Amino acid sequence: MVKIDIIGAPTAFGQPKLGVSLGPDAVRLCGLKEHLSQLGHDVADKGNVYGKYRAEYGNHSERNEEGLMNFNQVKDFSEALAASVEGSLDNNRFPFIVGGDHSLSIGSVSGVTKKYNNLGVLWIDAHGDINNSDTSPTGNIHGMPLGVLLGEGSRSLVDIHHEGAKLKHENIVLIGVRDLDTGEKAYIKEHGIKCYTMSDVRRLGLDVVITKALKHLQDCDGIHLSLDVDSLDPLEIKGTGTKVDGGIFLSEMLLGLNILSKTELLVSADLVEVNPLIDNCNETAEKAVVISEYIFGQSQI
Ligand code: 5AB
Ligand code: MN
Ligand code: MN
Ligand code: MN
Repeated sequence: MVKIDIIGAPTAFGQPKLGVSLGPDAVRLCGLKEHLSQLGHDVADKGNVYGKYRAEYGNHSERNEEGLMNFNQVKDFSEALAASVEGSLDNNRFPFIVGGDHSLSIGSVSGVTKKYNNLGVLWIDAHGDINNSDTSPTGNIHGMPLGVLLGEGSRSLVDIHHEGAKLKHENIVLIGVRDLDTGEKAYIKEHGIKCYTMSDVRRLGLDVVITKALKHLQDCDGIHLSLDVDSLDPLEIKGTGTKVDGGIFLSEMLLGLNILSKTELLVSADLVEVNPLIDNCNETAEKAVVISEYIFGQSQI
């Protein structure tokens, strides 16, 4: 039995498309809390986190001097989310953060690393999300959370919740990657970041990849899962803002998560980038609920 806190993180500030701030409620409408409760967990829904800005609308033309979009809004939201995540861990509950765009992981991981100072991260995503203001082709902060968490770029974003880099390069594993920017490729190589591309997933199977990833992170004091639904194949997942062909199929995702759910090291998770406004009848949110069940131990028998 896991004591789960569902934390809605309805931010859209990290990217320009409308609708991703509705992700948490779209997933709730598909019965997230009820489904996880049926698995025998103690589930509470803490509602949505809000900073002082309205995330729904954002100001998608506002850029700071480094070209980053909605910089102050992302910073403010990250502080609010980090506090909520830390609060859940203080109460011995598992923070399950439902987004919202992927910039939210700056806040969630900053909250988790207040407790776990050797945190491992499994980043399942079509993208690397490891840009900074110099390498980003867009200025969208949802493409930079890992960069920020590794201590790159603007100090005031890096220092969110507690000072300095939150993660070590050797404690990150990227999985499902198939669309890296040039600067991201160079950064991953330079720092020797463990990366299982989509070709690796095809060749080995996601279950084997996750087993290897867990072995890589075995000496961490906890593991955080950050699952971007754009890691899945667009044939099955329509409701997300940056789709890339050739992704993970839902059935293999569930197989992989089945392996992951058996580790005692998992302490927190994000499920991000569900955008019901570009979806087909909320089916991405429905699949997000199935994915959530498997994160928390659902299996086919
Ligand atoms: B997502 C891109 N690399 O930096 C950038 O959805 C896309 O959180 C980032 O993975 C995609 O803007 C961010 C081109
Ligand atoms: Mn992505
Ligand atoms: Mn992402
Ligand atoms: Mn995306």
